[in-house]
Amino acid sequence: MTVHLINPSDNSFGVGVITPRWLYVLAEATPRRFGDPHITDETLDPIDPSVIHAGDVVGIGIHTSNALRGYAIGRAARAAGAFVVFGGIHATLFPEEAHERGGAHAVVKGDGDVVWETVLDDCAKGACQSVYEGGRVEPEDLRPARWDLMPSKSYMWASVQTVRGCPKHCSFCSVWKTDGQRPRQRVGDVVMEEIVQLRRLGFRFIALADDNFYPVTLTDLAMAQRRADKAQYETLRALRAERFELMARLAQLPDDMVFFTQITMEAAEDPEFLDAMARARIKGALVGVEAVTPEGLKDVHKGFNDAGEALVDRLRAFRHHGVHVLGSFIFGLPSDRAATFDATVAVAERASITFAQFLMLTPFPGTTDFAQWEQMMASDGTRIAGQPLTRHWLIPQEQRPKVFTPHPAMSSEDIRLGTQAAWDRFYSWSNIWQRAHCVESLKARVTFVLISKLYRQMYANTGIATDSARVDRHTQWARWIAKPCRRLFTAAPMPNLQTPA
Ligand code: B12
Ligand code: SF4
Repeated sequence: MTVHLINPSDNSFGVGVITPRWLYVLAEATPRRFGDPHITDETLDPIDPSVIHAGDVVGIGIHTSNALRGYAIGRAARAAGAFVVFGGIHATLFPEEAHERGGAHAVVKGDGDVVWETVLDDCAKGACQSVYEGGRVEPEDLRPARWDLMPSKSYMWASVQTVRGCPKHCSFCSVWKTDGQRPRQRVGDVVMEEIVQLRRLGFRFIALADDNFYPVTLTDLAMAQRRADKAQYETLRALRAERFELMARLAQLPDDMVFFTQITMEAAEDPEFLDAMARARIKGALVGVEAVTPEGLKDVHKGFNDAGEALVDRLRAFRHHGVHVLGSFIFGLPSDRAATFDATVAVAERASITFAQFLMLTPFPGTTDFAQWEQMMASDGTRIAGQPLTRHWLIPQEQRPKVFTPHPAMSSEDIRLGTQAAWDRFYSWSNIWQRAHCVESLKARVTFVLISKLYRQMYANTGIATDSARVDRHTQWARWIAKPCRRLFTAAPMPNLQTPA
C-alpha cells in the first residue's frame, strides 16, 4: 500500500514559488511503517496517473480555487481502486462535496497532523470512516515537515509555520473561523530545528506561512492590562515574549538567510517589533492593506487599518525599519469607484511598497462575505455549466466568471479591466526599475526585475485573463522564466549547521 499525497493545480510551472507545506507535514504524520509517501505537487508537474494502484491511499489537499481539479484526481484514483481521502480548508467546509464529486472514501476536517495516522490504519484495514474530525491541533502537537522528501531544485521558498490562527475577523477571510482566533504558537525549538534543517539542505529563503506573525498588538496588551482578570494579560505577554525569543534565535542564523511572513499593518505601531524582525532577517511581509479609503476598510471589517496619509506613513514605517512590504489590495468593494484603481496604485507607489497584489473581491466560503452573498443570491437563477454562482469553484476554469459580487456602480468587466490596469501600472518596466533601486548591485537589480515580472505572470495573469489561450501563453512564459529565477534562490548546503540556543 503506497501513500500518495497530491496537491492539485490546473497550471504547472515546472518550478514552484512556495512549497505547499501541508504535503510535507502530512508526510511527517505518515507513520514510517507505511513507507515514505509518494508526493506530487501539480504546481510543478501534472500527476502521472499510472503511479496509483489498487489498495493505495491517495490524500488530496484542496482549497477552494483548486477543488475542481482535486475532484477530477479523486475520481480517477477511486477508479484505479485506491482509497481516496480529502483534506484542507475546502474539504473542511464542504465534506459532502468531496464525497459527491471527488470520489472520496473519507474526508478529514481541520488539521491532519494527529488524525492522519488513524485514517491510514483504517484504510489499511479496509474500513475507513466517511468523515474524520482533525480539529484544531494544539501547538505542541503540530507536526514539523519531512523536508528530506522535498525535491531539491523545485522551489524558491520553503515554508515553515510559526503560528496558526488570527485574532482579527476580516469579512473576506476564513482563517479566523477555521483556524480560530486564538493564536496557536509553535514551540521555538521545533521551528528552529526545521529552519536549520532547511539551511543544511541549501535553502536560504523561507516563507513563514503564518496567518498573522503579529498576533498580539500593543493595543491588545494595553486593553488586557486595564481588565481586572490578569490571566489574559499574562497569556498575551508570554506570546509576545515568545515572538521576540524566536526572532532573537533567527538573528543568530547565517546572515545569507531571508525570511518572509504575513502580518497586519498594526505592527507599524511597534518599532521594537519591527527592529527585531529586521535583525531576524524577516526582510519582507505581506500586509493586507485591502483598501485605501475609510469606506473601503469599513466594507471589509478592517477598521484597525489606516487610510489616506496615515496609511502611507504606516507602510513606510516597515520599510524604514528594513522590512519590505508586499501590499495586498482588494478591488470590487461596494464603495469602490472608477477612480479607486488609480488612487490605489498611487498610494502603493507613494508608500514605498516593494511588491503589490491586486485581487478582485471573491466570496470564499467560510467567510462572513460569503454567508451574506449566499443569502442575497438565494433567488438568483443564473447557471453556468449547470452551477449556481454561489458554487463558483465548480464551474470549469475557462467558463468561470472573474467577478461574482454585484457592484452598485461598476460592471464586472469594469472591475476586471481596472484590476488588470492596476497590475500593468504597478509592474510597468519603468516602475519596476525604479523600485529595483531598493537593492544595491546591478546583479541584484536585474534579479529584482526578473522576480517582479515572474510574480506578475504567476499571480496576475492566470487569475485575471479571460480566455484560455491567453492563460496558456502566460503559463508558458512563467515556465520559461521560472527556472532561471529558481537558480537565484539556491545556496550552498551547510550540512554542519547547528541550531542556535
Ligand atoms: C501560506 C499561504 C499562502 C502562500 C503559499 C501557498 C502555498 N504554496 O502553500 C501564498 C501567499 C502564495 C498563498 C496564495 C494564495 N492563497 Co493562501 N494561504 C496561506 C496560509 C496563510 C497558510 C497555508 C499553509 O501553508 N498552512 C500550513 C499547513 C500545514 O496547513 P494547511 O494547509 O491548512 O494544512 C493542514 C490542514 O488543512 C490539513 N490538510 C491539508 N491538506 C490535507 C490533505 C489531506 C489528505 C489531509 C488528511 C489533511 C489535509 O492538514 C494540514 C496539517 O494540519 C493559508 C491560511 C491557512 N491558515 O491555511 C492561506 C489560505 C490557504 N490562502 C488562501 C487564498 C484565498 C489564497 C489565494 C487564492 C489568494 C489569492 N487570491 O491569490 C492564493 C492561491 C495560491 C494557490 N494557487 O495556492 C485562503 C484559502 C481560502 C479557501 N477557501 O480556499 C487561505 C485559507 C487564507 C484566507 N485568507 O482565507 N497562500
Ligand atoms: S485577513 Fe489576515 S488579519 Fe484578517 S482575519 Fe484573515 S489572517 Fe487575520
